[in-house]
Amino acid sequence: MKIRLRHNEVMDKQTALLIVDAQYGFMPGGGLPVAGGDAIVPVINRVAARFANVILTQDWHPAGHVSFAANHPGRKPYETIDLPYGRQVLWPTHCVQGTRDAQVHEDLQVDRAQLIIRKGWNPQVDSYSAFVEADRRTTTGLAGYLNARGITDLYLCGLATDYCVSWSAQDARAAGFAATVIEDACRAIDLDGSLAQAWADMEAAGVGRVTSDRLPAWGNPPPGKN
Ligand code: VGL
Ligand code: ZN
Repeated sequence: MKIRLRHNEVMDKQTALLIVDAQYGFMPGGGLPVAGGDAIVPVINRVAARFANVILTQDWHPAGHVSFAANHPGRKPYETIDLPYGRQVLWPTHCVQGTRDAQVHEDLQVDRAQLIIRKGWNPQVDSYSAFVEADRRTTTGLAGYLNARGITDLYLCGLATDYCVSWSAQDARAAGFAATVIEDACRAIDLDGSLAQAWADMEAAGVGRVTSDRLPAWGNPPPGKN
């Protein structure tokens, strides 16, 4: 028992919850609404209390961002274009810097979050991943931060499962971190089979999958329970 407790303390410090893009822009009424996107808020609140380390990401685009269909005359949302760094889905305008659309949902209890990574701020390059921009070269600095703090294991949740959560989880693995997606704390866009593809890609990358009621027993107990 004693050994187990000591081990749990270490797990706490080495493990972080990464809450991806839990912003109004990806919830009903937002610029790029994800069905049921707001339903993840209470689920995340329940699990976040158990993590010693909580990190947020925010999709954070300038109004002229290259990923917005509105910035490509004659093109419509959900079409794709070829950019210097590869194929890009054209999205409806979403999460413009400083707008309500870009704010994290106000009911999310994340005062304990230690770091907010903003991504997609380069007008010419998108970034689904919390780690590496869509050019697959430019880093956000997140891996360096995690390594500097001795964090080795990540649990991921947020929006959307098949874009920013999936890319972040795969890049976490590529950077040497353990990564597990809390599936009921995510919702998907599911564009042309993108959700099934994302799960297949994540599985191939060694990303784990868990539900919020089956998280391991380590971590701080939820408030109100010893
Ligand atoms: C996202 C599309 C465009 C996401 C962000 O958070 O999954 N998807 N920008
Ligand atoms: Zn975006």
